[in-house]
Amino acid sequence: MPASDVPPTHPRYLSLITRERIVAGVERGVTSPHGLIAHGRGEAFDYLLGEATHLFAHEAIAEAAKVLKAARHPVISVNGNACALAAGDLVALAGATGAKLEVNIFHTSAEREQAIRNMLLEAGAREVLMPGRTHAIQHIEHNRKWVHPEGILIADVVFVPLEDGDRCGALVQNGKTVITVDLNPLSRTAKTAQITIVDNLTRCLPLLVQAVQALNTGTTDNANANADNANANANVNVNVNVNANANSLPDRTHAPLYSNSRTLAEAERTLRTGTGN
Ligand code: PTJ
Repeated sequence: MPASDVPPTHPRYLSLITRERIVAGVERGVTSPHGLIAHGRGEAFDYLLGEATHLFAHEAIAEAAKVLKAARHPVISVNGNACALAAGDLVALAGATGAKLEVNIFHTSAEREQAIRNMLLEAGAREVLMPGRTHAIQHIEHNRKWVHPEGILIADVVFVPLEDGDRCGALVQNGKTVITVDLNPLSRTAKTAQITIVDNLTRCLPLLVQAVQALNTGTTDNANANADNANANANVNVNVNVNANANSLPDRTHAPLYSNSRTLAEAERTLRTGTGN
C-alpha cells in the first residue's frame, strides 16, 4: 500500500492515519480482515464519544494501573487489531508492569499468530509467549482457549484490549481479573470485565503506561497535584485533550472508589445524550 498522502492538516487526519495502520496490519498478515469491521465499529463509537478521553476513562486507566502494578503475574493478551494499532505501546506497558506479552487471537491462524509475535519483537519485546496447543483455559470452546502455561494459564491479571465477550467471560470464570479496552460500553466484554477502559486503544495506552510509570516512581501525587481541580467531579463529563500529558490528567484525589458499572453508565450516558462532542 502506498504511504499515506493525507496531509496532517486534514481535519480527520488522526482517524485516517489510524485506519491506515489497520489496513497495513491486514496487508502484513497481522490483522484479520474481520479486524477491519471491528475497527469500523470502534470508529463509530469513538466519533460519538467526541474522540476524546473522558473522565470515566481516566478513572479506569488509574484503576488499571494500580491493579497491574499490584499483580503477581500480569499478562498482556495481544490480538491482530491491538498489535497493528499499538505494538510499541503494548511493549512499553509490558516493560513498565513486568507483564508478559502473549499472542491470542479469535480468528484461527498459526501464520497470523507468528506475524503478531514478529511485530511485537520488532517493536522491542524481549519475549512473546505463544498459545501452543497443549494448555487451555476452561469454559470456552474456540481458538482463544489455547494459552501458554507460563502466561495466561497462571495469570492473576489479564490485560486484553478489544476482547470478545465469550473469552472475557471465560477468563473471569477462570479466576482472572480482566482489564479491557473497548469503545463500546454496551458490549458483553465491557460488561464482563472488572475494569473497562472506554476509550480508543491508541489514546489510552500511552496514558496507561504513563500512569504505571508514575506509580513506579511514586510521582502519582505530583501529577495529580498539578491537575485541574475542576475536572475532579466524577459526576461531570469532562473531555480531556487527546494528547493529555502528566500535567493535564484530572485530579482524582476526591473521586469515589472505582466502580466499573459507574464507568459504563457514564460512558453510555455520554453516548446517548450526545455530550461526547
Ligand atoms: O485478531 P483476532 O482474530 O483476535 O480478531 C480481533 C477482533 C478485534 C477482530 C476480534 O476480537 C473481534 O471480532 O472483536 P469484536 O467482537 O468485533 O470486538 C471488538 C470491540 O472493540 C468492539 O466493541 C469495538 O467497538 C471495539 N474497538 C474497535 N476498535 C477499537 C475498539 N476499542 C478501543 N479502541 C479501538 N481502536
